[in-house]
Amino acid sequence: RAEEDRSSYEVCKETADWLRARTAQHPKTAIICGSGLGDLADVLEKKAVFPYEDIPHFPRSTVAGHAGRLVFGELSGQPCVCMQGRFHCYEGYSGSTVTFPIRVFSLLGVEVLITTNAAGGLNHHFQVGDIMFIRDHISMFGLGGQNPLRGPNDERLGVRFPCMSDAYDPDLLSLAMESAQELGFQSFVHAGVYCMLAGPSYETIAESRVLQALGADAAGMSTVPEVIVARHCGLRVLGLSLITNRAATSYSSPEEASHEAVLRVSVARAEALCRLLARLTARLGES
Ligand code: 6GU
Repeated sequence: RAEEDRSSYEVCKETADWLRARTAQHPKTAIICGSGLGDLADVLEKKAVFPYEDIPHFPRSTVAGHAGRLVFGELSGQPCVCMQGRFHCYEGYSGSTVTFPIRVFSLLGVEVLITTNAAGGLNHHFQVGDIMFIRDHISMFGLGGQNPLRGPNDERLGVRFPCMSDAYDPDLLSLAMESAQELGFQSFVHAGVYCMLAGPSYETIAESRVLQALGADAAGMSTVPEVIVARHCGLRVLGLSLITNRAATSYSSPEEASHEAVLRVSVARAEALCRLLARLTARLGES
């Protein structure tokens, strides 16, 4: 079946207006829950929940570990909206479909995007279960021409040539590292470079070695399209990766990546992540 074109301002506005008419909440922060990290949305208070299939023009989640609901509510007293389930290019969705919710959030008045994902560790200092705040990204997908902003540019959404040298907000990153320290999490929290591959197959050993040589600290299959569109429409971005496994880099001890292992580790770290995001959101509310 042909995919709906969700790239226009009018379609984004229709969805934003539909949601605005059904919730009294005015979220300033949007949170994308990555693979197995859907619990983050469950801790919100005063929840209003919208299954994706009920929202006009919203795509559907097709991956295990992604529930497919938009959850409005309060985290640490701050109004937030959570995506319990995101969209990926490997599902066959175009860049404008994957990033459609970001534009809707922007039209709803959201100012900060916190995006989470499960990723494979490439940095030798990272352990399974560590959290990496994203300082910068490399997109193999984007460098190859698959940018979500490809196509005509509507100035109502953003500028033609958006800057990406400040994609991950340095102040938000500092606040995140401080919040981790306050919770005593510094032993398993890092900052680093996230590399996006299209997936859905995991990297070969040779590919993982290439990514290490390029300066990537973690590899995943998401996040970059949403960040590009968030910057296009002027949101400030904080990204984090939960290191759910190590990318295979050795022929003598190959690590086998599996989605089950990814989900297991995210469940194990979900509580710490919830506390970290709650702390961070409280700090954001003070600033
Ligand atoms: Cl090892 N690679 C990629 N591309 N995505 C992942 C992953 C690895 N682990 C979780 N997500």
